[in-house]
Amino acid sequence: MGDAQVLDTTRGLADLHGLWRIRILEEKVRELRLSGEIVGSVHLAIGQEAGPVGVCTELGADDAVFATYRGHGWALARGVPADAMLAELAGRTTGLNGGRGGSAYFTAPRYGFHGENSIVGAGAPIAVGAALAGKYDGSGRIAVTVFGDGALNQGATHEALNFAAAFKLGVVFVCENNLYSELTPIADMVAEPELHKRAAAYGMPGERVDGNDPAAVRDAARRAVERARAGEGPTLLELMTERLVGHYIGDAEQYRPPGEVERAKQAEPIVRLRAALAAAGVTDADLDASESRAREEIEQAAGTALAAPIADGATAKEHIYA
Ligand SMILES: Cc1ncc(C[n+]2csc(CCOP(=O)(O)OP(=O)(O)O)c2C)c(N)n1
Repeated sequence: MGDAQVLDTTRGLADLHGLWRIRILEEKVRELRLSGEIVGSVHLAIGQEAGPVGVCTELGADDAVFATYRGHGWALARGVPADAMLAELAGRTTGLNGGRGGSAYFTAPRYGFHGENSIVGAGAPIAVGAALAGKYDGSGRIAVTVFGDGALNQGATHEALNFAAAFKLGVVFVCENNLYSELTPIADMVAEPELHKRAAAYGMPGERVDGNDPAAVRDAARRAVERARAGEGPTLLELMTERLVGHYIGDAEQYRPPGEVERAKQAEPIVRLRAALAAAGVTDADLDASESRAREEIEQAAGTALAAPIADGATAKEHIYA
C-alpha cells in the first residue's frame, strides 16, 4: 500500500476528522467496557475507520446501511449521534433503542443505519431485500451491506450476492478484509485469498481497494453507488485493512504473529492521512485541531450518555412481538 492520495486538503482534513471521531469513540467504548459502564461483548474496529468514512460520504439520507457487530464506526459515519450511541451501549434509557440493543445489535433507521447484526453473514440478504424494495417503491434507495472476510464464506452471503446480481439490484457489498475471521487467518480458510475475484462468478464487478485510505475507498464506493443507482446492479468491494485490537475486548490475540500489530500501526489510516496532509502543507495546528474537536465531541457525548438513567430490567419484555 502506498501513501494515502490527498488531492484535496479540505476533503482530506474532513476525512481525518471523520477517522478521529470513530477512533476516539471506540477508545471511549473500550474505557467504558473496562470500567464496567458497558457490559457484554464489544467488538472494536480500531484501524478500520477508513471504510465507513470513505463509503458513507457517497450515500444519500434514504440509503440503507447494514453492518455487523463491528459497526460503531459505520453508525457514526452515517450520522448517528455519538451521545445516543454511547447511551445505548451503556444500557441507558436515552439510548438509540432504550438500552436494549447494546454494542452488537443497536439500530438507528432514521439515520439510514439499519442495524448491526451478530449473525455472521446475516446482513447481506436483508440488504438485498431493502434494495429490492427500493427498486419497486420508486425511492431509488440503494443498500450497503458491510461484513468481514469470514462472512464471505457463509451460505447466506453467497445467496445474497447471486440474487442481487441476477435481479440487478442496487446493493454495494463491502467486505472489510482484516485478514482474520475471528481468531482464524483468512489464509487458512480459503484457497484464493483475493476475495474480490469471486465477484466475476456472480456476474458483477469486484474490486480490491486500499481499505486504509478513505480517498481510495470513496472513489471505489462512488463507482459502485453510481452503478447501483443506474440500475446496473451490485458491486463487491474488498477493503484491505487490519484491526489494531483484538477480535473482541478481552481477546488475548495469541494467534497473531509477533510484530504484526506494530507493523500494521505504521500503515493505519490516521497515521497515513496525517502524514500525507502534512506533506501537502497542512499545518500541525490544523491537524491537531481535527483531533481535539473530535475528542471534545466524544467526551461531551459520553458525559451526556452516562448522566441518563440505566434502563429498568423490568421493562425488558416491552417492544417484543411473539
Ligand atoms: C452464523 C454465525 N456463525 C458463527 C458465529 C461466530 N463468529 C462471530 S464473529 C466470527 C468471525 C467473523 O469473521 P469476519 O466475517 O471476517 O468478520 P470480522 O470479525 O473479522 O470483522 C464468527 C465465526 C456467528 N456469530 N454467527
